[in-house]
Amino acid sequence: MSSSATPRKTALITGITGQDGSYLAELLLEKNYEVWGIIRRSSSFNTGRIDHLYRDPHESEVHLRLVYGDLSDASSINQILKKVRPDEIYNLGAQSHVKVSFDVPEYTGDVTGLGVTRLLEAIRELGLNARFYQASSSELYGKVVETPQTERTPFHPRSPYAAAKAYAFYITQNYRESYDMFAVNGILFNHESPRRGETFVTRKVTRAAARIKLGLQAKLYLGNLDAKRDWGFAGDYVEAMWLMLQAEKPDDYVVATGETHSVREFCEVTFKHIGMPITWEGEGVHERGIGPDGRTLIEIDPRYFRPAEVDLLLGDASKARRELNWQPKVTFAGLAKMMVEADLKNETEHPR
Ligand code: NDP
Ligand code: GDR
Repeated sequence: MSSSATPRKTALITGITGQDGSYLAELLLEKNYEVWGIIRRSSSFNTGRIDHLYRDPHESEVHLRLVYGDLSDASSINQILKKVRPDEIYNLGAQSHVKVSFDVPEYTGDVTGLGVTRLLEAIRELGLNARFYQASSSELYGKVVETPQTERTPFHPRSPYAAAKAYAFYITQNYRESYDMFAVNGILFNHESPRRGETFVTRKVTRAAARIKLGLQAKLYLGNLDAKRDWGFAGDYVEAMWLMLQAEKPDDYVVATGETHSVREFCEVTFKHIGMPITWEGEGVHERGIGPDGRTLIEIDPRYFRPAEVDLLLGDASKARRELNWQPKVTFAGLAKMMVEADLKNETEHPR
């Protein structure tokens, strides 16, 4: 059978307008999927990350379709699943900001936690034979009890976001065990890209560094510089999501680089890359990052501290490497370089 005669698989992505959703949509379209994405009504455009993939639905050969829905609205989820009848569902939609989850804990629980049950119940009620991916998170480990963290490391959530993701993790496992569903959790460690939301720390740093370099901004204010994360590239991580749904049997996998770095180090490599190496002076909330000409470029603002912090994350992705043949390609320094170069280009072309 020629490849053009092979029936296309259909995938549904929640959170398609987010960082991961946009990379995953690209990957699945390349793999000849029919891709459906759930978007939310918003008073301003929220499809910037997928505009390059979108075609007018009246044209022929359109393989990306967008539908309105919301993870807090079971009836919209049911209607969409009934209409699309996807082979694969990737649940990437969430209130995904850890610090913000302390401000909107109930909403975060509803969307990030209960939203998963709404999807799983719709699959079950409709009797769909769909494979289900749940975007689980290294935030589950929270106050870590062992390093590096594996699929067997106990969870200790440290935020309303992480508590909601813990519920989501277990309900996904529960539907797998109760109803024999192909439902999996990818326990993904932090992953970043030029499309990362601007309030997550890596993008906040690369964007500010670019703007400082171009004279558009004087300083960057940050919270906890000592937090350590295992940072990878989002483009590498969406491949792992797809691989999990192609496996013979459903299982949960850690996806990580196996390296950990502090926020401080991320600042150092980023500013060094743009020719403005920083040195640190002072201690605690008085610590400052000083640029090569003696100017203060980075200051601490305690507003960005969290009521409970996750100090150190470092993942062991041996199982994904062994069983899925997955491994990351982009290094820590390569990631910072990719992001700050994209921000320099962006801020030069569209200064704000
Ligand atoms: P983003 O914050 O970039 O994207 C979140 C997406 O969820 C957006 O498309 C957003 O839509 C959508 N969304 C938010 N609320 C709702 C809702 N009520 N109903 C439907 N959709 C909604 O997240 P990422 O792409 O970074 O992450 C993807 C998923 O992976 C998330 O679940 C996140 O928690 C999880 N995760 C992320 C990691 C990371 O390092 N990036 C690591 C581990 C897990 P809109 O554009 O309209 O706001
Ligand atoms: P995280 O990512 O909480 O790990 O969640 P974030 O980039 O927000 O924070 C990482 C660490 O940096 C410290 N930090 C700051 N963070 C932000 N946002 N802004 C600051 O100014 C700042 N200064 C220091 C934080 O305290 C923290 O320790 C991300 C999200 O994508 C989740 O959805 C996902 O599940 C996890 O990664 C894995």
